[in-house]
Amino acid sequence: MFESLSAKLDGVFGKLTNSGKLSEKDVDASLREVRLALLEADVDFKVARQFVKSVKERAGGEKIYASLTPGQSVIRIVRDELAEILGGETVELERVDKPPSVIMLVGLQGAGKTTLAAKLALSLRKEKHPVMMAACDLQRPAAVDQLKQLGKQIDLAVYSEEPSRSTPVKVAKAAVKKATDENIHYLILDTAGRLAIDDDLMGELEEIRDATSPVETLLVLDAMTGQDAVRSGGEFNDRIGITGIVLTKMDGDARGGAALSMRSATGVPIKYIGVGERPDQFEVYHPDRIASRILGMGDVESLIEKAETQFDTDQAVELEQRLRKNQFDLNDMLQQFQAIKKMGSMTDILGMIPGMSALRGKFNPKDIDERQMAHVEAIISSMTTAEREQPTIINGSRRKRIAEGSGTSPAQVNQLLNQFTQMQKMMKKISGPGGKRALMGMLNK
Ligand SMILES: Nc1nc2c(ncn2[C@@H]2O[C@H](COP(=O)(O)OP(=O)(O)O)[C@@H](O)[C@H]2O)c(=O)[nH]1
Ligand SMILES: [Mg+2]
Repeated sequence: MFESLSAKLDGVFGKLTNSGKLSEKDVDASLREVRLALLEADVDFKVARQFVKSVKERAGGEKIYASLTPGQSVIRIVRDELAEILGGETVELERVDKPPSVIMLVGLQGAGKTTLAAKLALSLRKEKHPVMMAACDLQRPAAVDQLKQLGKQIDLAVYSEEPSRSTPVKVAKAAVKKATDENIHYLILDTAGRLAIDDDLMGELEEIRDATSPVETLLVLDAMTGQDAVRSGGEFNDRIGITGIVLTKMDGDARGGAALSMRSATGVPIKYIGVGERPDQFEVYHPDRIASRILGMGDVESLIEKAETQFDTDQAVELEQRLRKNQFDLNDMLQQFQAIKKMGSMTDILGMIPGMSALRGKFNPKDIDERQMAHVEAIISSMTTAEREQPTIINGSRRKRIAEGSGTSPAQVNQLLNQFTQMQKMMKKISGPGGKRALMGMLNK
C-alpha cells in the first residue's frame, strides 16, 4: 500500500536532506512536488492544498530555516501533518456497558463486509471477548453460507435463519436476544449490499439499525475504488449515520489516496484497514504509524503487533527491545523467518521495517525462496545456544558440525552467517541517527 506515493516523497525528501542549508524557496519547490505526488495518489485536491498550506505555516512559524538540519525539520513537520490529515488520534471501537455491543457493518456489494465480520470477530476474540456474528444478508442464499463457512474456519458462532422464511430485521433481532442470553460482548451484524446505493437498501439498513441500536455502524469501503469510495461514504453517512470507516483491500491499492482523503472528506474516523483476504489480514488504523510508513520511516509498532499475533506477548516485547537496542542475534533471525512465513505478504512486512521501503524495487520479495527459508531454519536449529547468541565463535569445526546436523554444506552455513552479519549491520545503521541516509549509502555502493 502507498508504494508509489512513498517512492515519490522519498525522492523529494532525498533532495531536501542532501542540501545543508535551505531557503524558503527550496521548501516551497519541494512542497509543490509533494502536492503533485498527493494528487497523483488520488488524494482529494482540497485536502492536498490544505495539507501544503499547513506545512508551510508551521515551517515558517518554527523558524526552521535557521536551524542546523532544516531538511529533517521539514520532514518531521510533513510527518506530523500527514498523521493529522490521516485522522490524528487512533479511535477505538466503542462498547456499551450492558452487552452485547452491536456492531453493524454496511457498504456496497463486494466491499468486503462479510470478510470483515470474520476479521473483526477474530481480533475481538483475541482480546478474550465472547463474540457472535449474525447473517443479515438474505439477498442471496450464498451470503449466509459464506458467513457460516468463515465462522467455521475461525471457530466462531454464527447466528442465521433459513433465508426463505425470514427477513434481515428478524434475524438481527433474534441475534440480539440470543447474544444477550448468552452474555456475548460483541455481536457483529453482516448486512446486504447493492451495486449502487438505492432506497430499498437504505430502508432495510435503517430498519435493522432501529431494531438493534448498534453502538457502532461501520461503513466498509473498498480502497481500490478511490474517490468513488469517498463519495459513497458521504451518502451512507447522510442516510444511516456511520460511526467509523473500514478501508478494505489496502493490499491492492498502490495509490492509497482514498485513505488519505477519507477522514477529512467525511469527518468520520477510519477504524480498521483490511490488507488481504484471510481473516487475520486486518489492522487497527493508527494514523501516525501509517504516516511513518508512507514516509518510509518504517512502522516498528505494527510489525511488533503482527508478530505478537503469532508469538506470545512476552516474546514480542523482548523482540521490540532487542530491535531497538540492536541486540539482534541468530535466535531473532530464526524467529523472524518463522514469523514471516506465517505473517503473509513480504512486501507489507518490508514496508514496516525502518528504512526498508527504500529497498522496494531493488529486489523482489517474491525472490525469497521458500527452500532457502527452510535451510535457515535447519541451520540455526543445529547450532548451540552460545553459537546463536554469538555467531563469531563459529569456527571451521563448528561450521562442519552444523552443516552435518542440518543436512547442508559448510558453504551454505557460511552464506547464512554472512547474511546475518549484513542484517545485523543494517539494523544497527538504520536504527541509529541519520539512519536513512546510511541505508541509501549502502544501497548505492
Ligand atoms: N485483497 C483483499 N481482498 C479482500 C479484502 N477484503 C475482502 N476481500 C475480498 O473481496 C471480495 C468481496 O468480499 P465480501 O466480504 O464477500 O464482500 P461483501 O459483499 O461486502 O460482503 C472477496 O473475494 C474477498 O475475499 C482485503 O482486505 N484484501
Ligand atoms: Mg457479504
